[in-house]
Amino acid sequence: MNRWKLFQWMVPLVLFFVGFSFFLLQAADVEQQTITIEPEVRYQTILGWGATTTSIEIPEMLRSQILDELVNDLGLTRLRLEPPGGNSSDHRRWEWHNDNGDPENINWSAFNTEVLDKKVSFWVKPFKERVEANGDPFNLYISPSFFDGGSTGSAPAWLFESPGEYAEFAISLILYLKNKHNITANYYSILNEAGNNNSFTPEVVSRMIKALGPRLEELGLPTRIEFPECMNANESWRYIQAVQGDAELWKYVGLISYHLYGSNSARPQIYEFAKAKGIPTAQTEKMSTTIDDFYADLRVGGVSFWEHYTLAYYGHRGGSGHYLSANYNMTSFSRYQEYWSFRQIMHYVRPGAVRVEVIKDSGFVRPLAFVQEGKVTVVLVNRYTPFFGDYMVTVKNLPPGRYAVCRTIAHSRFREGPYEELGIQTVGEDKTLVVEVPKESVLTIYPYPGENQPPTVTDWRATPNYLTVSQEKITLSASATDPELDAISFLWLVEEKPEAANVVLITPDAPQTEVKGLTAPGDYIFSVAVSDGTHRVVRRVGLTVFPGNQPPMSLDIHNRIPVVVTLPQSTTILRGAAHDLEDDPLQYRWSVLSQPKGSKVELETPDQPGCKLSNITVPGDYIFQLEVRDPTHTVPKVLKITVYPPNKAPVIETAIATPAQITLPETKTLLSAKTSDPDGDTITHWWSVKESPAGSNPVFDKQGARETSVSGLTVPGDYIFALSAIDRTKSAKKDVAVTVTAGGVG
Ligand SMILES: [Ca+2]
Ligand SMILES: [Ca+2]
Ligand SMILES: [Ca+2]
Ligand SMILES: [Ca+2]
Repeated sequence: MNRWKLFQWMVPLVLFFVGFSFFLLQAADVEQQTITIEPEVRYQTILGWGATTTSIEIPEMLRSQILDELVNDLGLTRLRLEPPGGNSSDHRRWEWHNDNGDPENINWSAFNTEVLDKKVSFWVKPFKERVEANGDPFNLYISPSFFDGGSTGSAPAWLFESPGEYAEFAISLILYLKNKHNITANYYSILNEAGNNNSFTPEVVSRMIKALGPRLEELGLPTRIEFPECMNANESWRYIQAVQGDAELWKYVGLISYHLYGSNSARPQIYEFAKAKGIPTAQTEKMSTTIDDFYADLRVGGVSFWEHYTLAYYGHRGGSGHYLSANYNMTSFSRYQEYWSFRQIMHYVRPGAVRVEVIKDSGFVRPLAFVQEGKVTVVLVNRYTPFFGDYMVTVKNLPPGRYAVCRTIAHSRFREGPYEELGIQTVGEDKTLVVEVPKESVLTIYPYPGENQPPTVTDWRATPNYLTVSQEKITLSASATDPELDAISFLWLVEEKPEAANVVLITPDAPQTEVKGLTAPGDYIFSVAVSDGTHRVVRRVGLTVFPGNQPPMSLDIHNRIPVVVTLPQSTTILRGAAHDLEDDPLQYRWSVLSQPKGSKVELETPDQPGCKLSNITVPGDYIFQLEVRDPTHTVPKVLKITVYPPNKAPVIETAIATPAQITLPETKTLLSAKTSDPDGDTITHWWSVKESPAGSNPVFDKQGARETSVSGLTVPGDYIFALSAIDRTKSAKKDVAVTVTAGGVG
């Protein structure tokens, strides 16, 4: 082909490509946006990022990896701790029966401390140690659940009807954590989701707070109340409004919180109210949360604490409510679908940071800006926007200096890539930085510390992630990203293996290597050293070669609706769940191992994981068994249910005031009662003021005792005091009238 001919041929081709590129550019439709930081306009201070403590039982190496990743990489600092609830194969709720009839005297033997010990030692303490090793403040709140239809079951009568007993229940948890585990609860929530599938109301929660608050103060405990912790912002706002004028209650409240299930249009009202009171706000639970929720809570809810849901649970892949899932192989974990988006905020915006104003023009990229120690961090969210587009964002008013830029991009709406560093940028005197923010990305501009930073290992795994003997071969792979974009090298080693195995790494100095010779069953550990030339970061990959198919694992075996069965209640529901490493089809079988003499209970669907138990007519202990089968194994587990005889309510024989008529300047009288229970049950007492003249403020000396003095009857008129006597499930009530008359003319 001569030159002319080539030229003739090239021209249209070049023109075509120019045109095509132009078309591409048009199709790509890069939008321009400007955002301006106003660091002098300050909003909330960030206090921490949280999760609900899990109670899963997994091997030490996996637990360590999960905690390292969640604390050191993601940046969590806060835990919610739920006391044991319900009746399951391995525990009963924290206080199964009332410990005794005195709400001011703890009988420790009545509390199920062992399950709490296990959870605290296995998860809370190592989490706390990691947070503190990073120099961050660890934060913890206690939050019991009493769902009528849930595994926790309803609040028992003595707990629900006696604020004194409720306060003792809370105090027992707070003191136990402090004395046994040296952990101070920062906050205590009266009830997880008051008003959602339980009998709690603003009035009930308020009574509990006002009984608990003074006792916390008496004991010198710094624990504050987290309130109202309802299922969504609007319900929380309803609770807040119901008690907004109650100065006594607000004395004890240290945090205003909400969950995100349902309507949340009241977030701005909550934020304004909290600001006026000088109390921080928190969003503390939602399954399937997105970066969009996180953004709105920070901006509209002004939250200082934010949480997705639990630390971790069992699962093959990231579950909807867990930051991480412990894979069934027990050696590796998976991440929640928005882990990397959350990390774009959590890892860089640390406790103590203050959110500051950032103004945007009409573009769809949503900005956040924070100031910490005089340095600015900016987060640009371009996910879940109504307009799918790539943006060039001009960030204005950034303090001059060096910044690192990083981002995560979602491949699809629900699958993010790991985050990637984009290198160091210098902002000059024009205080301006232009960054590309592709569609479905979250980008962070963070202050560069100056000295070289280690690479972050964003993935390390074996594929497949377990073997059954004779399969013999896996691929190990790792990925990493480096703030300075330094070249990264990888080096794989075999750290542990069964003696009989002759393991060969095919390309040990590549990010990915085949591994052969996994011939012996047992535990293998590989390590990968990731280096940027300055730092060396090591991650471990555990792998088990199983001798054969593995048995299913059953969990969460309990009864509910109701949890505590008292005749004539004749039904309850048995529930269990199970998973299997190989995803084998599973079969379930409930059976009665033993029941009291004369009892003939019926199992309605014994081949289902959920099985209604009916025809309960005899009190006593029942032992049930759930067998879970895969094609080669049967795994049995036992559940004990105690059925209680029909209960008769306590009796208040007399309730009197001595004297019942007093004359000022006397302002005090003695209330006493004679009470009993036909069944000999433990009963507890609670006195309250039913009516009193305006301006009076009666004070009980021992509000939870059978006999108490009441003082402060300073205003003439009629007083009515109400006594409740409460046993396991029922209560009796009686009023006592006292008349105060003004003294003679002095
Ligand atoms: Ca007690
Ligand atoms: Ca580096
Ligand atoms: Ca199996
Ligand atoms: Ca009784």
